[in-house]
Amino acid sequence: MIDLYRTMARIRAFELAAEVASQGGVGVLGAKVDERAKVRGPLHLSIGQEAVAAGVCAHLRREDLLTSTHRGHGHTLAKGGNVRRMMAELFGRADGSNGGKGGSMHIADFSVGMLGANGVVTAGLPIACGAAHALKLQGKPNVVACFFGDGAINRGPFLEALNWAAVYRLPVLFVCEDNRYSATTSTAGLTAGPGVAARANALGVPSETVDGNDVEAVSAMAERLVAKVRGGEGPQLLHALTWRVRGHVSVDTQAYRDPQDLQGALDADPLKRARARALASGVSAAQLDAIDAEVQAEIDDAVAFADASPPPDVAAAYTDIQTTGAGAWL
Ligand SMILES: Cc1ncc(C[n+]2csc(CCOP(=O)(O)OP(=O)(O)O)c2C)c(N)n1
Repeated sequence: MIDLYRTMARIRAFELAAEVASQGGVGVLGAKVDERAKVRGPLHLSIGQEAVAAGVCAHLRREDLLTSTHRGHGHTLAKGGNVRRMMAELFGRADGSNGGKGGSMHIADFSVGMLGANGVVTAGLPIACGAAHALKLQGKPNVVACFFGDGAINRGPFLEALNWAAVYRLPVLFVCEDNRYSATTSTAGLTAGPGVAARANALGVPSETVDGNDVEAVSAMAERLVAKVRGGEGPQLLHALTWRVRGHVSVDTQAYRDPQDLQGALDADPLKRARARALASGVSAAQLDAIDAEVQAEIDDAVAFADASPPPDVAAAYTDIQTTGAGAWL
């Protein structure tokens, strides 16, 4: 429980710091770019959804692989991504995990099996299947965790990926982070039928739904499902019901959202819940406060590191470009 709490606290502190560093820095949807902003471009925060990343990734090994969405900081941190290098990546600096060329939405860290965040909704699913197929052909004992949003299930690659995974019994854990919104639209109004779990079942991928703001429940379910995937039982799907607290992207004021709905999201805060649970089980408030302080110091250090890192050399723009064959990521 303490480890899960620490992971969630780290994600929260990282994203709050990134949000501050991005203020005024978004040049999308007609908003002005402020030259002083350290984080430029769209920033998709997962504040409110930390329990899903923490609970699932707690059961992954370093050599297991991970695909993400456009909202990938939490997944990357929970998989063990280096905090300093991640912050430098958001700042677009040379010491970033991708040399400053990926930024928030394309963050990757192959050293911990994190294959990349991705701006194309649903694109992570076929990538996960490709990676899982490679693992299977290589006879490796590893699995792929594939995070995607509830909006992704209405695009074709969802069907393609689940079918592919089921037919070849690929070692993939599909994780639907259902925050009930697809950008500015309630997903309920976009989705025919009973939704993701039923669709997965129809394709032969067993699925289970969990309260995605209860980190212990997510962790217990992930433990079981990862064991099945690792044990060769084929793909499984974990459907986590959660809430996004911030807007879809940093400039989004959530004008489309009912204030009661937002209040519900705040009330369901996974960190508050985990804290209350830990206190009830005998962990002291001082112990939890110490974790918060430790994590905050770690993030402050990462911000200072990112700030001190130089911008990438202009010549670097022409490196890491794939020209022939496949890049080596394993
Ligand atoms: C193929 C494609 N269509 C549309 C978009 C624009 N877009 C970006 S995020 C998003 C909503 C995604 O919702 P969901 O998959 O539920 O993820 P969430 O943002 O809720 O985490 C949309 C429509 C896109 N990036 N890619």
